[in-house]
Amino acid sequence: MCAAAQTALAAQGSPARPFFYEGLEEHIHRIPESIRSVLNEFKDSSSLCALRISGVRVDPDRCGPTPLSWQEALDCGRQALEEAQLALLAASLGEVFAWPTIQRGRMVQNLVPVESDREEQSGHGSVALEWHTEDGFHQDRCRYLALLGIRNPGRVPTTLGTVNDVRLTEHHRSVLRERRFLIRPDLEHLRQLARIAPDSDMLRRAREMYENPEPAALLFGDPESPCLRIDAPYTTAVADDGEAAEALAAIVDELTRAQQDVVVGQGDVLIVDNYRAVHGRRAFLPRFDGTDRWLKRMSVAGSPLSTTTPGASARVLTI
Ligand SMILES: O=C(O)CCC(=O)C(=O)O
Ligand SMILES: [Fe+2]
Repeated sequence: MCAAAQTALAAQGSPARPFFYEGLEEHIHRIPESIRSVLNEFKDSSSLCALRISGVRVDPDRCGPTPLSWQEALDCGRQALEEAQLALLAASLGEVFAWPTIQRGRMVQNLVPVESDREEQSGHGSVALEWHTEDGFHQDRCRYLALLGIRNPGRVPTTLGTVNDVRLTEHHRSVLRERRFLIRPDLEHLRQLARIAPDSDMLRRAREMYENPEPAALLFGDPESPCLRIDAPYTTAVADDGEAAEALAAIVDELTRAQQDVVVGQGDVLIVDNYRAVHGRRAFLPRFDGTDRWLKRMSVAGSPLSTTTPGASARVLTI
């Protein structure tokens, strides 16, 4: 894995930039077959909603201290080898992309606790991060989300909830399949956009999505093997729809009942199927002294509804 990443780095430059991903196929083929076959199994499965791969080579000394903000890490190349390993795994699942609004379009984002963002519902907060589909408000949200642990000294868990594990009444299921919910964009998008492009059409569109969101369904796709979309802090039922509000509360409660904690420790990669699983993070107490939890994040586009045989339940595999 590390050898494949080293060769890719030498040929393609920094994984933080889009150029790295052009013509990457020959490097993806150098990933060990054992890992590629698990990734393919994951991709084809509707029962596996998340996958943890351990053993990615992370050198904490070379990586350096945990940055105190994502801005500080923007142009740092010290974790290029770690990023290249994550990038090869992510790119083998589909097309990697980044939002221009998040961390200035860096292809690999840094998730570090930021002192001024303590209370935020974002990767930079340290209060409990509630259930969310990554970029759940957006129709072009990622199909897969990949997280790599650079360090996680307190073994603070990422939380996982899957659509396969929720038990709901048929009535709640049918309400959740109707466009009776509003999912607003998270404030991180709006805040960063206001900073980098205050007069842009993009900001106007994002504000419109916040002020006037289109009603959406939270369950969709094959009724036997549905997909899920939710962002708990930003999702409400449409006005005066008590039935929808009740179904929303029921699915949030069920996700919590069946919650799994997954620690993304140093050298672990967690891949989440963003159409079948939601995630969050437990609260923790950062020290803001360079030793804090530090994850790298990537987004992968992909076919939203590649369904195969529905499985019994979700598993988290470790290889
Ligand atoms: O920190 C984590 O474990 C998850 C963070 C997260 O959900 C995100 O940044 O999208
Ligand atoms: Fe997230």
